[in-house]
Amino acid sequence: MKRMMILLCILAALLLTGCAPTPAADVETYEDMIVVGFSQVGAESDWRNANTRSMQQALSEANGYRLIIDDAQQKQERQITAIRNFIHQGVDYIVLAPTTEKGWDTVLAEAKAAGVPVIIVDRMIEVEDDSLFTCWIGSDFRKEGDNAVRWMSRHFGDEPIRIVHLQGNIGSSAQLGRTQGLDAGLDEHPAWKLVYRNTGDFTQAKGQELVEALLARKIGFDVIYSENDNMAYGAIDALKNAGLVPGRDVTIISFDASRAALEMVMQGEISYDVECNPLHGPRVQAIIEKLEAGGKPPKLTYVEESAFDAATITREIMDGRGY
Ligand code: GZL
Repeated sequence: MKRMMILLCILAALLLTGCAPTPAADVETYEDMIVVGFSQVGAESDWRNANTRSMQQALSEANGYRLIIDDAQQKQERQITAIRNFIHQGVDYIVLAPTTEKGWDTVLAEAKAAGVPVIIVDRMIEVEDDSLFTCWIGSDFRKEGDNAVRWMSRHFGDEPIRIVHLQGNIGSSAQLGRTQGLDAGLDEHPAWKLVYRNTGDFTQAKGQELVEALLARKIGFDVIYSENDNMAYGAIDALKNAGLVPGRDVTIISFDASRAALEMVMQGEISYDVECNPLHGPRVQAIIEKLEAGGKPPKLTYVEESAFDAATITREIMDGRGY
C-alpha cells in the first residue's frame, strides 16, 4: 500500500507540473486497499477456475482488496514476468500458484529484496532458502495418491489389472505426489501392470487425445488413473466414442472432485474421485489479515480433503459443496 501511495504521489507531482499525460479521469486510487498481485497457473481445468473464483470472491474490493490476476497459461516464464511486474507496481502482497516446483529462487529473492511478502497456494515450491516465501497453503498430493491406491487395493486386491496413467503437468507437486502414490501401489501389487503413462497437462482435450490414441492402437487396459477430473472427462468421451462404457468396461480413478465429476461418480462413470480443494480465497484472506495485524501464519498449512465413490456420494453432499 505504501509503495502504491509513493507511485500515486509521483504521478500527482508529474500531473501538476504537466510532465505526464493526463490519466483517464476514472483512475482509481487504492490508498485504503490492500493490493494483491496473484500469479495464477492458467485456466486449464474446473479446479483452476474454481480456485480463481474463490480468490476473486475473497480478495474483493468490498473486502478492501485490489486484486490483480495474471493468467500464466501454464508457463512458468510468464509467472516470473508477472511477479516482476507486481514488484514494479508496488503491490502489498504477491500470491503465487506455481506451475512447477523448481526455478523460483531468483525471482522470489527479488520480491524479498523489494520487501513484498509472497504467499504460495496450491502446489509447493522447492527453494534453497525458505525465507523467500512467507507461507504456503495447499494439498498433500502424496496423501491424495495413497488414498486413491487404497481404494484400488480394496477394489482389485491382487487381481491382475492393466493401468493407463494420465499425468498432470510434469514437475508440479500435484503430478509428483499423485504419481508417487500410484508407483507405491504398483510396487505393492505385482499383478498390477502399468501399460501406458503420459502427461495430459490436466486438460480435457489432451486426456481425450491420449486415450483415443491408445484405443486406435488397440492397447488393452482395465483402469485409467487420471490425475485430474478434466483429463478424466476427455478419457470418458474417448471411451464412449469407441462404444465402451466407463465404469463397466474401464474403471476410472480421478482427482479434484469437481461438481461435474461428482455427477459422473453418481452415474458410475467415475469410480473414485479424490478431493483436491481449490477454495483457497478465504484462506489467503485470513493469512493476509493475520500478517496485517502483525501476526505470523504457520509456514505450511495442509487443507483437509475427502474422497467419493458411488457408495458415499449423495445429492446432499454435492449441493453443499463450494465447487
Ligand atoms: C491441484 C492443482 C491441479 C488440479 C488440476 O492442487 O494444482 O491443477 O488437480 C489443476 O485440476 O489443473
